[in-house]
Amino acid sequence: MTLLDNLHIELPSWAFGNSGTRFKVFGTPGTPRDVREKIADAAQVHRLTGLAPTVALHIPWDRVDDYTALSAYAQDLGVRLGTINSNTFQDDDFKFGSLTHSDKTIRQKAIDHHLDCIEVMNRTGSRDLKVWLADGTNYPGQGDIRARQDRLAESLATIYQHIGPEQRLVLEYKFFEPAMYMTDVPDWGTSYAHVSALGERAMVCLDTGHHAPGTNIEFIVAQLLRLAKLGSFDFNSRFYADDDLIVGAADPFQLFRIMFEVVRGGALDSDSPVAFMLDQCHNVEEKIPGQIRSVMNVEEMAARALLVDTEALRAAQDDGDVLGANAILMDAFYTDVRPALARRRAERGLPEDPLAAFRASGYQTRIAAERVGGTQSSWGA
Ligand code: PSV
Ligand code: MN
Repeated sequence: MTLLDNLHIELPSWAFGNSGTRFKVFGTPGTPRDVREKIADAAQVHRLTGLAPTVALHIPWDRVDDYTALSAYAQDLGVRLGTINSNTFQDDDFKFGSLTHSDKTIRQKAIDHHLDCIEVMNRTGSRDLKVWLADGTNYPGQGDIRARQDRLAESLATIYQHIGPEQRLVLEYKFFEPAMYMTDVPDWGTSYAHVSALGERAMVCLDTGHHAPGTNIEFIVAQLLRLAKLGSFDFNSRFYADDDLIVGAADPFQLFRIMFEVVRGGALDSDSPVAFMLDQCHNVEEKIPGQIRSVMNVEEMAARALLVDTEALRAAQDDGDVLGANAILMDAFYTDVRPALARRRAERGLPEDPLAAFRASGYQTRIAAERVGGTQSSWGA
């Protein structure tokens, strides 16, 4: 048993639907038309990698009448339903905010949506409610920053009262977008302040694409783990803003540094409270292989992080051996673990090359032929 056995990466249902930019959403033959087809695609990723046993849902995009039946359907395919993501960013009423809105009726509507999400969690057996808010303002003076924080705290407290003993609320932060001047939960500190006020079952969600360029994300990981408040990751990568690209694609070294702090902070231990999730949108690449590539990238950087000779590193650090310490870390980063991971997969009855196995399976051709008619799912529906 190595710590790598504890690595489970949750897939976002919305990654299997079409997505794009504000300029164009490209459709692809075989794109799921409903949540069942999204789950079926996610199950392929798990079948071939053994790394992704759960699927996150976004409500209302993945709303169904019978969540118990949906859970059973997922289990038949070898996966489970995971985090429930709320959505208060696509309703006209929320144009000026949701949980922070100055109008009590609209705030209540946003709170009620979260209570609906908790109801869904009760049916699916999900542990986490993930809250990301598009709330914020575009112009200085547009809103009262302080009052919005107070209303946010009050709304979150109401929602938190309904979180069951086995459930958690994770609050995601993002420094801009869609709000351009001020976001109501812009950074880990603000998320930390709110979840700390709520209680033990409220934690921070760190989306790797939600920081200003140049931010030292691994420092935030180390700090939140130290404070026992890192609840989950939304993994993706970015060159410029919230690009939602394949994790590890833009900066594999950053992913390694993050995974090193994950290991260092005990987040891969069997009793770790940290949920690893992807939050990606595939705009031009194929979606199922895109998700396979992503979970393999996380696995690869976790494996490299586990190779760091921590005793030698500590000794070098204590001796003030700057170059020696750096070299120990870099040795692990530069080690090609791909052959070892391929062997490990074979030992576990998995294909050595999951991407090749997917291509050979004919699954993509089959769904392209079968999924004719209906409306392809898109980010936002
Ligand atoms: C916001 O940009 C975000 O990262 C949140 O996690 C949303 O739920 C998700 O993207 C939607 O794709
Ligand atoms: Mn996210």
